[in-house]
Amino acid sequence: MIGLRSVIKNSKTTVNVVRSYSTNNSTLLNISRLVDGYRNHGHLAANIDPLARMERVRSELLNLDRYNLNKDLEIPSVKEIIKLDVDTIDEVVQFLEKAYCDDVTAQFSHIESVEEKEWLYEKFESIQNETISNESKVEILKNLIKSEVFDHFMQKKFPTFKRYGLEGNESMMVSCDAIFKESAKSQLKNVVIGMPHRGRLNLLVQMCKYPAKDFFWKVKGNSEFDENTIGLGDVTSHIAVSSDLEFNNGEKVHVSLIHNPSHLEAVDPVAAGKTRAKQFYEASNGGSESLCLMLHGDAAVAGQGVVTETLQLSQLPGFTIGGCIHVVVNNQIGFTTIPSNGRTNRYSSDIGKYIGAPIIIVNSQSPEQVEKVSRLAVEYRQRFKKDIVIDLIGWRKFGHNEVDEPAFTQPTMYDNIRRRQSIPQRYATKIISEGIYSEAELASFTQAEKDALEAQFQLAQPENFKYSPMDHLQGKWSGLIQSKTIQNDAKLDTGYNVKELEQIAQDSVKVPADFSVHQRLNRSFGNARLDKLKSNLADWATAESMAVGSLMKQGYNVRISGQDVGRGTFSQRHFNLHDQATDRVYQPLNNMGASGKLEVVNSNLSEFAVLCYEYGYSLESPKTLPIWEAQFGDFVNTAQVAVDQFISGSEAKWLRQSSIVLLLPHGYDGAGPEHSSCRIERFLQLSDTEAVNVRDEELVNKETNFYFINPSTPANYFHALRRQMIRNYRKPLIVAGPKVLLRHPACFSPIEDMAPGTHFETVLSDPDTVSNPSAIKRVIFCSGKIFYDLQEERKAKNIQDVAIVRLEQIAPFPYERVQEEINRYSNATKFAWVQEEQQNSGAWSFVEPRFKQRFDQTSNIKYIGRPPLAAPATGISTIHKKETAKLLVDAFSF
Ligand SMILES: Cc1ncc(C[n+]2csc(CCOP(=O)(O)OP(=O)(O)O)c2C)c(N)n1
Ligand SMILES: [Mg+2]
Repeated sequence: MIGLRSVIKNSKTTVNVVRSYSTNNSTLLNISRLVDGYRNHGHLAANIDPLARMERVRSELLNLDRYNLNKDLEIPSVKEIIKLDVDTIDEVVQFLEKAYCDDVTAQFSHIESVEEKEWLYEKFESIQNETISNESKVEILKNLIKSEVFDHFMQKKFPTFKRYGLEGNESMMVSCDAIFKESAKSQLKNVVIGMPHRGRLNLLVQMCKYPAKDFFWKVKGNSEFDENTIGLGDVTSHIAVSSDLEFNNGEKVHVSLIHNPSHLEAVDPVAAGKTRAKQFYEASNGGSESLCLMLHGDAAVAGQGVVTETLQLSQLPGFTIGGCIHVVVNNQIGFTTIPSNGRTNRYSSDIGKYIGAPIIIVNSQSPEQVEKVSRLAVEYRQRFKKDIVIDLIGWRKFGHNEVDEPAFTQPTMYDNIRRRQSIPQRYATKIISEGIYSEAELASFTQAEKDALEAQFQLAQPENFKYSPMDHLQGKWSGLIQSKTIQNDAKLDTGYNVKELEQIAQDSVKVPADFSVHQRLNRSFGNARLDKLKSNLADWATAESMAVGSLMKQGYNVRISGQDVGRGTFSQRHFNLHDQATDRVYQPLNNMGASGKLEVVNSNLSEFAVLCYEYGYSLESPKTLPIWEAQFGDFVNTAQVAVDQFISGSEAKWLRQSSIVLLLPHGYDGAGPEHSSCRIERFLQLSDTEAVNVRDEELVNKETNFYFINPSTPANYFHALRRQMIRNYRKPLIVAGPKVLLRHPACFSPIEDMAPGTHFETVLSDPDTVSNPSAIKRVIFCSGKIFYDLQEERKAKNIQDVAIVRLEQIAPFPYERVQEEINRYSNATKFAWVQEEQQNSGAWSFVEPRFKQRFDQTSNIKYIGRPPLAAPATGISTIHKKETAKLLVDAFSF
């Protein structure tokens, strides 16, 4: 008895698989070893590179001698090893050669699950015997020709335009078409696509139905937005489309090719996040209706770390999307970089091994194989709900773009490429020779495609052009507006019924009778919250629970994600409670009868992918408040691309609104250089709120790309969160969040401050001086937690003539409220901005020109804070203490 036993173990399942062969025939054992040789090493010898530049190695594990086998040997049935009815070794070898060493091959040996592996071997090996109908062959050809016609048309009409053509890898279109069709067949309703530049325009116009006339209009240098729509716009290779595809058999699928920035692979987690949000809102709510498809370049997928960060999310509870299909559009070059300089691995697609994903590698010159493996990919994803990778190896006909000369750097490669027949023409020759399609039919189809593009081109002439309807603020987003001025919500009522708020606060710490919370937590958190409620006071975490809970009661969903957010970095939040006997997790806010849902996602240790993911999540529906929290604010810098490319400019570039909230713990409390600063100055530099040197009221009330706040009270934080959803538009919100204020004895808000009729205060008046402003000679403006230190210092020194005014919102700058405060202290002659950050950091560089140029009284406003420093803070606690003491002395000595 030959037995193979293995245990598949992962965090979700443990499966014992016992496979036994019913014979002890040693020939069968040897055949089994030969089969393993092909399955594990056959790919090294495969004919997958159309340029024949990749080294092909015949592993000795493919030699019959090694297994005491020879071609003429009579063999028993091999059906238990491979699905094959044969009598000779020769037939076995031919079968395996075709399966693994020809124009398509696979790597499955790294997969842990025996069940998956066996399914994949059987399916993949049988592909070679699968016939493709004549009708499908014609479809394949048509997709290839459509791509080629498009590239040629663009080359002719716009010879200097950088279109990142698909010539040399047109099979990408075949792959996408097969994935879409198979998705429709498998009851999938949506495909969300994240992809880079290569072939994007072909897919956009020739398959995903972006109106060609609007596309040509844009290529000519015009806006993609109609006259009534405000926006910066983006380059053509970043444009998105969302449309219904219907196939010949009547099946349909909705495809969303989402916007991407140039920053390669950054769109991957965005696509995944959007897919997850779609799945959340699906009728079935099981994630079975939406698929994520990611296309990658061969150089980018191997080089960019965000790819591995994204792959790592694929099976995590708060992130899984039931498997993503990855297609590497591999032209064996990245700009001028050849594979030997671009990666350590043999294949770009080896990244799939990182998560045990099946990898199928196919010669792009064999579009029928491309079609088959693409269908298989959908089948695998549907069955196992996991990622799968297809590596499509072709070439790139021109330089990185069509105006680059590739032979400067790749002379022999391009000598080879120049002499090649195109993939569409090669395939046309094949199916014409098979008698499936005629020369005349090909000519007529090609001409019809050209004519169709020409007709659209004519519609893009200025005298003919009319925009197709804009697609933003449709569907789930209908009813929302593009906000025109920041004044819309200056006093937006975001209060909530006090009784209900108290109830939410109580419910937020309530657990079932059989649930045991850690005793210390019960005292310091649960009971402490209830005690404070008796005095109608809420601390930061309570206000957060009340904001989240009240939104849920109003039907909004809230998703909070980030490292350890369930508990909170500072052990302040406790949205998840853990039973001390069983580890069971209980979420009080999800058990208080609200119609909205709270999703608490303790993320893996990633910022870049996770923040992009949450941004992607936010794009799907305005009914979810997506919150991402950095463990400490400084860690947001590893997600800089998410901020720069998506959060800051997505509405301006793409008309895509997002209500994402970034919670970034910030504050100088002696924690050292890395845990003190979320780099307020960097966010403020990204704000487009207005030009500082103008006094025109209209310009001051300009639209803004996001809100940056540094709230100092729980109530204000409460309003800021609620404002995100109560508005009739969506904007990202960046919060310089608290650390010491979470437990500061003075940092409580009366619940009345959250009652109906209350709102987010962009500026907080000085509670101690507001009643007697005439005594005030000097005014300090500040922001954040330093207010409490200043207030204490003033009290300790019994200073009577200084007012301390807090800017709770820094961008957009609250001009009107600042003016009111300046006016209030009409006897004040001296003004200072006090911050704990160093001078080259914090809000100073943003507020300075505004104070100096907008208001006469503050034209000489003084800076009081740390001097410029190379790092945000000192790591030496004695120095920190001295600096803080000096700061407080300086603050009252101007
Ligand atoms: C993060 C990032 N770094 C660098 C670039 C500049 N760049 C644009 S395309 C490209 C080469 C991409 O090669 P590959 O991924 O193989 O795609 P291909 O253009 O060959 O389809 C580079 C380096 C970029 N867009 N993004
Ligand atoms: Mg490439």
